[in-house]
Amino acid sequence: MMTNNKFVLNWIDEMAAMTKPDKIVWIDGSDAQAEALRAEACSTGEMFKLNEELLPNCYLHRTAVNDVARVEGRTYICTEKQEDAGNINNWMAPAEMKEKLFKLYRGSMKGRTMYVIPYSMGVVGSDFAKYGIELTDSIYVVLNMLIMTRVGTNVLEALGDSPDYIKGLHARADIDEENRYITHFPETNEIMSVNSGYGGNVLLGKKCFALRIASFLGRKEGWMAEHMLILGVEYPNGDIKYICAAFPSACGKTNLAMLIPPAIYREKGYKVWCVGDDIAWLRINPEDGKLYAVNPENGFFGVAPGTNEKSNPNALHTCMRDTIFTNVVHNTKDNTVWWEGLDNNPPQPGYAIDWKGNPWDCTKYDKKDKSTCGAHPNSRFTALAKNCPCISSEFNSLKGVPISAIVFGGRRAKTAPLVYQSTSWQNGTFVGSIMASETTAAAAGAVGVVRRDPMAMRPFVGYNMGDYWAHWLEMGKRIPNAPKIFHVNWFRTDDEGHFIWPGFGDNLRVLDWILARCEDKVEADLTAIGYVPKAEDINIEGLEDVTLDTIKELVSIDKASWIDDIANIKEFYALVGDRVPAELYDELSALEARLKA
Ligand code: GTP
Ligand code: SPV
Ligand code: MN
Repeated sequence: MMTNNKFVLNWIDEMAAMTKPDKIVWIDGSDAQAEALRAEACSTGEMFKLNEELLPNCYLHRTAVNDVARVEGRTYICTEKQEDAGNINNWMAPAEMKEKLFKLYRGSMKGRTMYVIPYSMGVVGSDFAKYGIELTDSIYVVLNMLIMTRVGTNVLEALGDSPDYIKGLHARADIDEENRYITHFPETNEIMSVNSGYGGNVLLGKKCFALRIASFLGRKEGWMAEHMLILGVEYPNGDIKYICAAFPSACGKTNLAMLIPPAIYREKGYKVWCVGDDIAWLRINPEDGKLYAVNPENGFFGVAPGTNEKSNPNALHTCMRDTIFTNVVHNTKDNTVWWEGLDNNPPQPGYAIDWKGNPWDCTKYDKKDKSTCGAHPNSRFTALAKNCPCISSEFNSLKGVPISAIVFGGRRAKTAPLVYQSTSWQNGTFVGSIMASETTAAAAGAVGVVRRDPMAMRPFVGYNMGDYWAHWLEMGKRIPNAPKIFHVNWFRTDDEGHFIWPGFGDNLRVLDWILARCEDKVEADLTAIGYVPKAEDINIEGLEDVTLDTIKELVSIDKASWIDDIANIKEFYALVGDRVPAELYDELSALEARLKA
């Protein structure tokens, strides 16, 4: 035992009495303990140790075939009143849900070990930090949490005798899809997850705590928890300006957060620094009235497929050591890993094991048939932030970084232009509320279907979406020097379905315009949807396939498709229900009027 905190000890006793583990092990954050757990996981086949020379301290893990992504349909917000969870979340009354869960938990850890993980989201002891304890019967979860969060005895010291921590209980049970539940009790600071062993379902510090529970706390306490990357653009004169960007799952946050500037920018001395790739906690700094952001995580749980030396060299270098790979291809020739889009050298038949653990024949791979993939489309790497070549020197900052711009974005083949700027915080909140994106493999279900995903938070708001929007509006009134709000779309396609914009590193060209707008250094055209760049103001120097006409096309607004979209937005607002703020309905009517004028 590493604490005398009776709130902690009593809770662990209760959970152990229910789940009946053979033993309880406290995770202290030491290397020695982590190393022993890695060895144990390798001895049982839960993980495979990879080539120590090529991939030092790296491991491979395969999840169950039915357990490869977040399960939004089985994710619940359990508030006493249904309207406090709202219509976008699944809801069940806390007592009813607990009764159901307790049956699944009862005796589920018999013959197993329960690990107690004390962890912090944010730097231990900082004003931003919040503490949690996760109980789990999975070594894989322990080892991932050791990378993704700050774990150890110092968390318990910082917590002291306080009851103020988030209780998380995870049991693998039978990995039974039909009885899989990811549940949140924001009114009592509890998270309970059962019958999964996959990432976002079981690393309870991440989506469950740092977004769903934290968004609830943020509303109560006057701050914000958002599905946002945080990056700094360093100018040749040494100034660094920070941007937060909210894109839905698998829509480019990790890639943007670690981007390498195009040659013409690099030569001038531009640099980009990564503060975070998935989650931002935002608070108003009373000293300068600006919004400040911290990344509460300690590592990256990044999408593997598509990550390569050209698209994201920084991510690739980050995951060359101290990394856990989940559901990628095992190259048995040199005991390394591979995934679609890494390079043109897949391991040959006889030397390749796919994500399901079966021999894989790369010659049978058919891009259009996902069942022929070697790596699962949502396969991931868990890697330490400190191993990232472009990690910001502010990564461990206690007060966070001041945010100049908030950027929303999604995957839209049509409709959304490359970039536009909202006309005010209220209008920007509206722009966030009407975000839409094509679904990806990050969540179970169909891929490529356009759905509304406000602020990229549809699966992650721990309360009523209408109240969440009201909180955004309220925050805007309280921030004296608020960031400007923009919307981007890297995914516009031509008639053949090819991406028109080169994306990745070249996205800096768009960030450059955004930051110039924040400092009133560039004009823009006011359109029905907001400010759009003059085509000549997007720097295309050094780009081969992009001309001024391409930019004109990319920033053009197809009024007909926007007008079509209005009906869908109205339906979505109606679904969110009676807590949609009147200001957003005003914005919607005004947009419709401008489009039809
Ligand atoms: P989560 O970790 O699920 O929250 O996702 P993320 O937003 O961090 O997504 P990530 O950066 O891992 O992007 C995943 C997918 O988007 C990959 O298939 C990338 O290749 C693709 N992608 C990222 N940036 C761009 C871009 O600028 N253009 C295009 N065309 N694709 C991109
Ligand atoms: C996402 O789906 O947005 C992720 C991965 O970042 S997970 O942690 O599984 O939620
Ligand atoms: Mn995410």
